[in-house]
Order: sequence, then structure tokens, then C-alpha cells
Amino acid sequence: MGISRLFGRQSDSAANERLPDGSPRLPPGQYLTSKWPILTHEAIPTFDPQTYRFRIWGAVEEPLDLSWDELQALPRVQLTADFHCVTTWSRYNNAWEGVAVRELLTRVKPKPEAKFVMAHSWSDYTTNMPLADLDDDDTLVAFLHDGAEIERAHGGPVRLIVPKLYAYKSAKWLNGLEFLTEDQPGFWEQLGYHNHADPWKEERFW
Ligand SMILES: Nc1nc2c(c(=O)[nH]1)N[C@H]1C(S)=C(S)[C@@H](COP(=O)(O)O)O[C@H]1N2
Ligand SMILES: [Mo]
Repeated sequence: MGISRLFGRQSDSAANERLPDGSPRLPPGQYLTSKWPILTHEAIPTFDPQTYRFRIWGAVEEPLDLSWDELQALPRVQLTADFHCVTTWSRYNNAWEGVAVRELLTRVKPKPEAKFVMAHSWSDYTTNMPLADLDDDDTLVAFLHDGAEIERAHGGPVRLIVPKLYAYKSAKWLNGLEFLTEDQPGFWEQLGYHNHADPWKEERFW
């Protein structure tokens, strides 16, 4: 078995695929894997649907504080997206289902001065991003992956998905979004991973 098979590295033809506009589907410096590595710095936190709360607070007109059942009852969307980790693996065609971030934005009404968002995990992980990146039609609070509940190690039962940024912006075990007027670095951002994390610009470190 070659080393490429060992790491689930996919063939050059898949890795060289082009998007309809002719640009490469795979961001620069990435390799394609069919496997799904697990990248977590903390221990997998326990989940209790009785005590879980999903909160949106900070620079918003209508803060939100939902129980697990209330979060589950919101309208859902499906989205298929590629996933790019800063450690250079990419995984294509992840089918997610969950609540669109824009669905939440219409409810909380960000104030005009809200420019950044800090995503919070109940494990204490945090990650920051511009509101402009979160306010898009491809971001969601996901519960399902490929039709099944997201595995606990992958952030189940609820994680953020922001496909256009490196995956450290896609917080696992999500329980809150904090709207900020000034940017603040999250967990990996404080440790040197790039504050913005655009895979197409190879924003890996800062
Ligand atoms: N809570 C939490 N979320 C996290 C991380 C983490 O360590 N803790 N790691 C991030 C990183 S670096 C990546 S690449 C993806 C990995 O998701 P996966 O383990 O499901 O592949 O989760 C991101 N979200
Ligand atoms: Mo990552």
C-alpha cells in the first residue's frame, strides 16, 4: 500500500479538477482526501440536551437564547460543500443539514456596528470571523452530515460550517455566536493561525 493510499490521498485527476469558471477546485497547497481526519485540541465534551442553550448575543437588536428543542425546530436547509483544513487536507462534497446562519441573522438583527463574530463552543473553543464572511448563503449551524447525525468527534450534535474559510473557523460543539464591534482573536488565532483564513489566499499563519 503506497503512502498516498495510507492517507486517503486521491488521484491527480480528482485533485486537478476545475470549477466551471476554469479555476482549480482545490485551493493552493492542499491535498485531497476521501477520509475525514479529526482535528480537536480539547477533549470531546459531553452533551446534555436538557441543559444545552444556544445563544446569540452582543451587538444584535434581538438576542437569542434557545433550548436544544427550539434550535432543532428552526427551518432547515441542506448544503454540499468542500472542507479545507489549514494542515493541508481538503475533503470534497460534504452534505450538511442544519439551520442557515442567515435564518438566525434575520431573527437577531445585527446592529449596524456589528462587524465581527466570535463563535463559541461549550468546550470553550472560540474562533472569530468577519460578519461579512458569516453573512452568506453557504454558512450553517449543522446537525447532519451525509444524512446522519454528525459524529461526536466531528462536533456533533451541532457545529458551525463556514466552507470558504479554513476549517478552524467551523467550530465544533457550537453553543453561541457573539457579535462584536471590534475584532478579537479566537483560540487558534491567538496561537498564530491566520486571523482571516482564506484558503484561496493561503492565509495559514500570521
Ligand atoms: N471545538 C473545536 N472546534 C474545532 C476544532 C477544535 O479543536 N475544537 N478544530 C478546528 C479545526 S483546526 C478543524 S480542521 C476542524 C476539523 O473538523 P473535523 O475534526 O470534523 O475534521 O474543526 C475545527 N473546529
Ligand atoms: Mo484544521
